[in-house]
Amino acid sequence: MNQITNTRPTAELQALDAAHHIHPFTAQAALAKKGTLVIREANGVWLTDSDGNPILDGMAGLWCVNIGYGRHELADAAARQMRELPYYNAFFQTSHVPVIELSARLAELIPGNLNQTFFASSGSEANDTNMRLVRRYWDLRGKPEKTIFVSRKNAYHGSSMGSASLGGMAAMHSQGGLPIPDVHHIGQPNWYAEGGDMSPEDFGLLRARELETAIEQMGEDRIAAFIGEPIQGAGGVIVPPSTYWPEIQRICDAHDILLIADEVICGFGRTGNWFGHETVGITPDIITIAKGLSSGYQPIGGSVVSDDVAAVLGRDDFHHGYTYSGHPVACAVALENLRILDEENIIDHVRNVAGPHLKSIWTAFADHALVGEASICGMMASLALTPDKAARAGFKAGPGTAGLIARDFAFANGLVMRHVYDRLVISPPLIMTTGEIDTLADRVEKTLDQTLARLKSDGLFEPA
Ligand code: PXG
Repeated sequence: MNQITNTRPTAELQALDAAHHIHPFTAQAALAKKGTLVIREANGVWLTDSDGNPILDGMAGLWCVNIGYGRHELADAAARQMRELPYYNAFFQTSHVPVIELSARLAELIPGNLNQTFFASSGSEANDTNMRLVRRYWDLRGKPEKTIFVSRKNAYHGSSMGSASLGGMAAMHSQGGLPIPDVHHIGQPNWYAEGGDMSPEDFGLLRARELETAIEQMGEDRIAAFIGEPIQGAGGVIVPPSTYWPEIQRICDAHDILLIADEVICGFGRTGNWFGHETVGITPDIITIAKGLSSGYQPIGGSVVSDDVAAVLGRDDFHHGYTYSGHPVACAVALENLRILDEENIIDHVRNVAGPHLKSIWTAFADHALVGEASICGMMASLALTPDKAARAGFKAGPGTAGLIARDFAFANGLVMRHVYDRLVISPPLIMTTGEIDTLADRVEKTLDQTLARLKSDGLFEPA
């Protein structure tokens, strides 16, 4: 039997990792020198590293382990499904029970007329599906020239050629010839960084109206869809001004442009509702799902489309599909995850207990000398670090230096927290108790104090 051993010493694991494993979004050579942090096991909201140290997971893995670690029901569901039917496809006029049950359950859970799902194994694949599906939709509606997607700068929609093009990450676009043609990026609704002297509300309208300007410039007959995360996640947990999304909805409706909500992070409870589009009050034509759909226990994603989109698409062949679209084991695990989210009232816990508790602590961090803005929605939150609160200034040392220092202190303090340039980001498992939130907050506070002291002692507490 092929065994994955947990018994090698950490140094040996690190050496093998450095020699043979290429990490995502990583400078390999630098990491090889530093040595990776090897995680061995996890339970609830706690990780254990290869030396046996406990670490509080402030990121729910990568924004995905919504129900927390160690839920054996999901392992049992996977084992049962593997014994019964480990694989089958839906390409050849065939189907299977888990994909049928999951599709029906999603139609029940997702509000409005979003009732049909095309499955993938990740958010990236699902957003690639969206690009092909939306273009096919307009083609079938006799408007084949509607091919352009409008997205936002600093959006994240995945890492494949299509989804990374939809995304607005400048660093990603600087490599490999991205974005592909017919993707247009407008400004993001990031008031803190870009709003200047405007009120957040006016700025939200201004940024939404960049969509209208794009339509005027390129023509309504060329634009297929607008895509956005209800709350930007990987971009740094940017909570848009309240005026932003209603105006985007109005513009899409007025110009016959499909609205895609990328729910890969916001979906399945993260914002205190089942879906982020409920929290920001919009009615999308399509949503992208992944991550929290299975709480990361299995790779699965999907595009959920409205009855109208499904009806048009259904008129003819759609030449698109992945070997693992609707994988039975992934579907069985997702169903079990949805059962737990529902029966254990985890969304209520986010809305009424964990979210409000975290919010009261988090917003108080805005008083810390190093923090320019504290943003939070449900159980996703961020802190913008600054050497000059009033000016909302960046650091003279350049973006990311202070953030990385803070992230390293957090790790040393037994807390996984991400940094997006100089924003510190958390997105903990949704099942976190108020006591665990207090522990998290203590570690964040200690991290901020240590970071401020280090920045001052190294002469880095200087505005750009
Ligand atoms: N859409 C959104 C909104 C995402 O956050 C994807 C699509 C792509 O999903 P897959 O499953 O293909 O990764 C994501 C993924 C980060 C980070 O550093 C965030 C993601 C992925 C990797 C890193 O914050 N989000």
